[in-house]
Amino acid sequence: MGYDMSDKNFDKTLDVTRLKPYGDTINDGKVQLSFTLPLSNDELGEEAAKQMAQKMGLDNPLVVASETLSPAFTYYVVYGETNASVDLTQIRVEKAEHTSLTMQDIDQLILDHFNRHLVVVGASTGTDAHTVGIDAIMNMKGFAGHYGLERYEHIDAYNLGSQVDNNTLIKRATELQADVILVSQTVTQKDVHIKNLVEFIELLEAENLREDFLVIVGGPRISHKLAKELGFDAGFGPKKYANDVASYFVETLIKQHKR
Ligand code: B12
Repeated sequence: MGYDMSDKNFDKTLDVTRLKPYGDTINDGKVQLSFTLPLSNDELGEEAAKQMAQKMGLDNPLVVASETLSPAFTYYVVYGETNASVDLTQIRVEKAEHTSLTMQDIDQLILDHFNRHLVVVGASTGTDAHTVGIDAIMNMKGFAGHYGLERYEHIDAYNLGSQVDNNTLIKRATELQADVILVSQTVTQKDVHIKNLVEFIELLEAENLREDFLVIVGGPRISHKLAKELGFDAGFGPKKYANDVASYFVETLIKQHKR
């Protein structure tokens, strides 16, 4: 949790069983809301924005910005207070269990436990043309100061790019005798990713290959919980990098290896 109760200067009025947004003081419930209305930027529009915020449950709404987008559309920013709270002690988050290791630690682990390089095949699949996520994880350069899997000495990383169909990915992973398959999914409009990810798992199962690989999915709207529900071994979302997913698959493969 992001607070330190042992800090003597910490506000003792904080109740983690009734956590509220923070504005100026603990428990004030201050929030900021933004939305667009199909109205021109005038007094009537401003009053409509205020009432809209009130109906959404905000007390004391205050329209602090109204920007004209076009003659008939205005963007509003409204401050207000909410009475809603959450009980932190009741929140459980499902995430892929792993230690956060460095590239060097991961390479050393592979060297210590396997007599060979690990093979990882990845792609952005289906109709998805977004390459930046899978590149961030796999390319030599990596992302945000985290080198990608191609940089790892004891990993052979194959990035197949985007719009790769599920059959092609499975075929290539089989040819390369991959240990891990990485799938990236960015477009989630109309749940297209669910359909595509389900099809991928079904194809693996139909060909009796599901147990041959660790299968991991990632993307901006992907959670570990969703990944597990769809039949993947793990899921990774934003702010996750090559060393996170590599820590997970190396630790998992070591456990499987020992069995
Ligand atoms: C660049 C971009 C494009 C480029 C892509 C170019 C390319 N070569 O990739 C182009 C212009 C082609 C494009 C097209 C489209 N796009 Co676009 N695009 C974006 C944009 C601006 C940035 C995405 C990005 O690169 N993020 C940076 C990377 C690093 O982040 P990331 O993907 O989340 O990856 C991180 C994690 O998620 C994770 N991760 C990702 N994959 C994996 C995989 C594994 C295994 C693991 C472990 C981790 C992992 O690790 C990464 C690092 O932390 C976003 C908006 C935004 N600001 O996010 C929209 C966005 C993703 N696009 C969107 C849409 C709708 C489209 C189009 C449908 C638009 C259209 N109507 O044509 C098309 C779809 C084309 C297609 N068939 O896929 C929507 C998606 C909404 C949704 N959830 O469905 C977004 C969110 C924009 C929006 N607000 O509407 N897009």
